[in-house]
This record gives sequence, C-alpha cells and structure tokens, in this order.
Amino acid sequence: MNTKTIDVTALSARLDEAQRTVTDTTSLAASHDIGIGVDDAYRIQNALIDRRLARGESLVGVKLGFTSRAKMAQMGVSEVIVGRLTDTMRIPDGGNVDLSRFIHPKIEPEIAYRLARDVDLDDPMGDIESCVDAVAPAMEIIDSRYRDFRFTYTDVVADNTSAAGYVIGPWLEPQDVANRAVRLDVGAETVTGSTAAILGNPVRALHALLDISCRRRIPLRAGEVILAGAATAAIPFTAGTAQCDIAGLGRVTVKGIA
Ligand code: 0L1
Ligand code: MG
Repeated sequence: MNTKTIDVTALSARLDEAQRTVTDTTSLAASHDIGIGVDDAYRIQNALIDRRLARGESLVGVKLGFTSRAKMAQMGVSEVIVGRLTDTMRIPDGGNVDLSRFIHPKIEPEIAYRLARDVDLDDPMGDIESCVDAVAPAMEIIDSRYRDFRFTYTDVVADNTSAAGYVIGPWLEPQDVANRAVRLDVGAETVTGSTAAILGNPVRALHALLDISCRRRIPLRAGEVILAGAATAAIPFTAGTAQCDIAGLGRVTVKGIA
C-alpha cells in the first residue's frame, strides 16, 4: 500500500504560480514518484481554487471536459472531468481579452446552461434539468499550465481542467439543443461540428455533472453557469476575432488582443 502522502499545498502552489506568472510547468504525474490518484487530483484542484478565492475571486460556475467519446478513449477514461469557473475568467460577449495573460490559449465552442436554483447534492437522482432557466452559445478558452498541453488525466484535473476564460452569448429559453450545427472561426481557421459531440446530447452533460458533483461535493448554486463541454476540437486562440455560431442559438464573439 502506498503510505506516502501527496503534498497538496505544494502542488497547488506550483500550478497557481504557473497561471499567475504565465509560465508553463511540467506534468505533476511525471515529476511525482508516488503517483497521483483522481481523488488527490481533485484535492489539488480544490486547493488551487481556494488560492484564487483568497485573492478575492468568486466562483461563478463549473465546466465539464472530456465530454467527447473520442477524447475519453484517447485518455483511457470513462468519466468526464469538472473544473471551476471564477469571475476573473469571464469575458463579455463581443469583448476583448489580452492574450498575454495566457500561456498557449486555445478556444472551443460550448453550450452554456444557467442554474435558476441550487442543486441538491444529496439527491443524485434529482431533476437537474428543472434547475436550468437558460441556455446560450458559448466559447471556452483553455490554457493548460503544462508544457505543450502534455498531461495525464489526473494532471489536468489538478490543473482545474485547463480552465482559463469563457464568453457567453445571448441567453435563451431552455430548449433541446441536441444535434445543432456548430461553427467556430478564429482568424483564417474554421472548424465545424455538432452539439452531438457533447456526450451525444449536451443535456447528458448536466446528468454527468450531477453525478460527479454529488460524489465530489462540488456545489452547484443558483445563478451559476455550466459549460457543457466542447462541440469541436479546440483551436489556437490567436490575435483577432473568434466567433462561434450555433444553429438556432446564435453567435458569440471575443477578440484576442496580442
Ligand atoms: O474540454 C475541455 O474543456 C478541455 C479539458 C482539458 C483538456 C485540455 O486542456 O485539452
Ligand atoms: Mg471546454
């Protein structure tokens, strides 16, 4: 049995420093000789978030990652990952973001849900869909703190699932958003896909989130935002406008400033 313990404080400090100083770091797993489990990784993530909250940031929502079957297979896992969103990650629709605050940002199209009321974490069979009062097109900026985006499953959980920024388009009435065509344009690059890439239907992300939040005691509160997962592969976020269009939901844009 492994009797050594993980130094959660030191590992969270390392990731926090990488983010604050915009300097990449190496895989925790690769440089840690005792192995980091999934529970340890969420403990490191929690400690990382506590550091941000201690600096005055506030929690505004959660995000899911590894919601595409292809990505799960690639990582050899069957469970989605959850990260936390804070107020400093929010960029207004149509707004500018200074790219120098990121190490090597990528951007991806997402569906956002908004919670009208708290979710009961003691009821894993609860009706999370009824807690949602709005849905919107969105984009997430991911910025792994690991060199060259090279990480293990537990590394990326510890690193708050690469969360770095997000922008949300117009909120609309809750509706079925299965199989909507998605297009993301970033400069000369375009990627197209479907919301079906998000667990077959983005609404499944809500149920996956409920399951993991109940088990890991991740609060889901009224007013918070949920990013359901990427609808296409992420593409590098270079200077200029990134624009995401989702059929029937509309458009969301953000401008990256070099
Ligand atoms: O889907 C996501 O939000 C990305 C999760 C982290 C994986 C990555 O950084 O590529
Ligand atoms: Mg994402």
